[in-house]
Parts: sequence; structure tokens; C-alpha cells
Amino acid sequence: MNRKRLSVVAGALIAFATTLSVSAPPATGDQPAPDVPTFAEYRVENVKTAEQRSAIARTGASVDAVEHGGLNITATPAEVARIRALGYQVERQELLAPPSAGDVTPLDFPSADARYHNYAEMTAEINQALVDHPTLISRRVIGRSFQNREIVALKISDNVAVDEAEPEVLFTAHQHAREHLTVEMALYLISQFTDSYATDAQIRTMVDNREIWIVPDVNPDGGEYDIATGSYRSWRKNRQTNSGSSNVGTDLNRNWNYNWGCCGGSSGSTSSSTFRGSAAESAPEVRVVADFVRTRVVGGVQQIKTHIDFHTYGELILWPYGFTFNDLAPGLTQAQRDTHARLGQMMAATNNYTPQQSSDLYITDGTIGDWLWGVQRVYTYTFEMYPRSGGGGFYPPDEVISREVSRNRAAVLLLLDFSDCPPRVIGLTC
Ligand code: 3K0
Ligand code: CA
Ligand code: CA
Ligand code: ZN
Repeated sequence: MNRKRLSVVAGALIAFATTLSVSAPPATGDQPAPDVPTFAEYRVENVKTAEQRSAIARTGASVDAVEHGGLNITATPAEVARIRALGYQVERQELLAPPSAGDVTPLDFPSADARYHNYAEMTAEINQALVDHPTLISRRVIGRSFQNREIVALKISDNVAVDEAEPEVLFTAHQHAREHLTVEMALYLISQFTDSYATDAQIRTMVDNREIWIVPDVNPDGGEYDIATGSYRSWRKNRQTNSGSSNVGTDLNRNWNYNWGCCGGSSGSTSSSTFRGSAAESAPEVRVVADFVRTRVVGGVQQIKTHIDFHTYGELILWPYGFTFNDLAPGLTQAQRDTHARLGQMMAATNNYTPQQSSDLYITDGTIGDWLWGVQRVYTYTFEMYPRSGGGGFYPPDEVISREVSRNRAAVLLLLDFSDCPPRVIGLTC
């Protein structure tokens, strides 16, 4: 492996960022941040509570990791200034180095990480599954990204061509561009449900009695952009232009249409990595997936019963809501909260993740989970995959892929099992 750190570039960027933060007045109050989208990674020390984390997220920075009593964040200089104004010590982290010259194929992972799938490789893998298992898996293009890439949904079930009266289960991955391990998770699930169907009785029972939907790449433009130069860019958002601004991108996981922008859990500034977009579902990728979910309402009944959205990192299992610290909220009863929590805890017991309510991490608004429960009443989880901390952050080496995707196998099977009646997990009937 060849993961040198490039302190010269980091140093130059620090100097650049410092210049910018001097010229940009620190934003205060409700004033939008100046549009200076020079994202970099920082360490914030001495952050202990969800309230403190939420205050830092409210500056527009993305909170990437909670570890050792502090945070790793991605932020613009203006956001760093705001966090410092809150009284926190903020330090620049070193960048991941670009691979050496000659080691780069455009739009591909560095050769040391060749086992990760770029968009074309993911598509090829899916097409092979379709060829190998035409009776078990089908593919539909549910729409296109901002840059016109296909966003696909795979359906996996026996009698796959028939819409049977079986509980439907949805898995989504890769809302955030740099979270590439989540595409590997989706590809692993496709492989398990098809290649292992003939030999694994547990898999076969679930494939026979559930209709499984997998959207393996919600943000193909962002993913390709992140790897386009052969040097990871730590990009989070999609690649949508913003009118009246040179800043690019919407944070897809702040763009869903439930309490959108309600609660300081997203940013109204295009320069922020948590920019919520100009309106709910303004991001084509979010609109495409939301439209797809709405098509699963048949005879007035949402067919999708359960869902996991895969992210990295932190090794967490999160359930709604994110927009409030309260355990309960209108439309979320004690029994529904307890169902989420109990099943979340049971899944966590299989993969050793930490189960908690979404807002225990920090306040978010406009997330897929809040929308899927708040509007669609789908029992929904956000998995933050490997690493817990360290371990390469958003870019763990490809040697860990196989271990870290199979780590979630039992949790996924548990979710599938309870999808006939999730409240069964706390002893209720449906
Ligand atoms: O529901 C949630 O709490 C989402 C957490 C997610 C987010 O969108 O902020 N964490 S991530 O961005 O580090 N993957
Ligand atoms: Ca079936
Ligand atoms: Ca069905
Ligand atoms: Zn994420």
C-alpha cells in the first residue's frame, strides 16, 4: 500500500485557507456564510455532547467522526471561523496524498484501492448478476442524476417479474460521494441474494418471501467526481450547479421532504458541505428515489416496510428522528420508537455497531430517514459503516471491504425477517 501523506500540499492549503479566512469576515447570527467553498478536514477538540455537536454542525460544517472526546469535520474557512467563535480549538488535519504519477487512471480508484467499484465497474457487476440470475433479479432505471447518469433500482425476489403480496424492503447506498464502501455493501447484498440463493437456506427463505429493492448508487456523479483525479477529494454532495453561485452541490441527505431545513440541522449556504438545496427534492437524485418510493404505494398502502441507508463512518445504527432531540414526536408513538430501538439494538448485537437515535449524534433535518418514517411510515435505519474511528476514515483500504460488508449480513437478514411486521420485535401483532 502506498498511502503517503502530502504535507507540502497540506501546508500550501493551510496558507491558502488562512488567507481566505482573513479576507472573509466571520459570519455571525443568521447571516449566510461567505461563499468560499475551500473544503478541508479539521479536528475540533473537547466536544462532548449532542448539543455541542449540533452547534458545530449548525455552522454548516459536516461532522465526519465523533471520537476521543472531539470531532473530525469537513469545513470551509468561514465555518472554521464560526466554530472558533463558539470557543472551540480547531486544527487542520493532513490530507490523504494523491498517488504517485503513473498510478492514476482517470475516473478510477487509485490502484491500491482497485477492489472498489467505480460507476462503470458497479454497472458491469450488476449486469453480470442479471445475466446469471434472470429469474431472481431485475433492473429498472428509476431516473437520472444531475449529470445524466442512470440511477437504478434492482429488485430481487423469486418470481421477480411478478409484483407479489410480500413485504418489500429497501436498501439505499452512497448518498454521500466519498462513502464508497457503501456501494460495496450494496454489491455484496446483490451477490448474497443471488449467488447464494441456491446454497443458503436462510437467504433463500428471505428472497422467496420478501421483495428486496436495492438502489446501489444514489449519488453517481458525486462518487465519480470524488475519484476522478486518482486522488480522493473528500467530496460529500452531488454535482448540481446552484443558480447565482459558482458553488456546486447539494447534500442529498439534507434534501428530503420532511421538515426540510426546519431545525438548524442543515445549511442554507451553497458553500456548505451540508447545503440543503433550494427546496426539498431540488436534487434530481433525491427526487428520483423519492418518486420511486412513492410508486410503491399500492392501493393506498406503502409496500416498503423497512429500510437501511448505508453511510460511512462511525459504526452506528441510527433511527428517527434526527430533527429533534426528543425520543417521540408527532407521528412517532412510543411503540413505534420502541420497535425502531429494539430492532436497532438487535441488529447492533450482530455487527457490534452502536445503536442510537439519529439526533444522539447531532441534529439533522431533511434526511432520508426522517422522510421515510415521517411521511412514508417505513421503519428505517441509517448504518454508519466501518471504521469506528481512524482506519482510513472515508477511505479505508480495499483489503477491509470483504470483512466489513459481510459484517452486516446477519443484521440485514434480521431486518428482512422482521419486515412482515416490525412491531413483532417488541411482542406486538400487525
Ligand atoms: O440520520 C443521520 O443522522 C444521518 C447521519 C449522516 C449525515 O447525513 O450527517 N452522517 S454522515 O454524513 O457522516 N454519513
Ligand atoms: Ca417473491
Ligand atoms: Ca409487492
Ligand atoms: Zn453519509
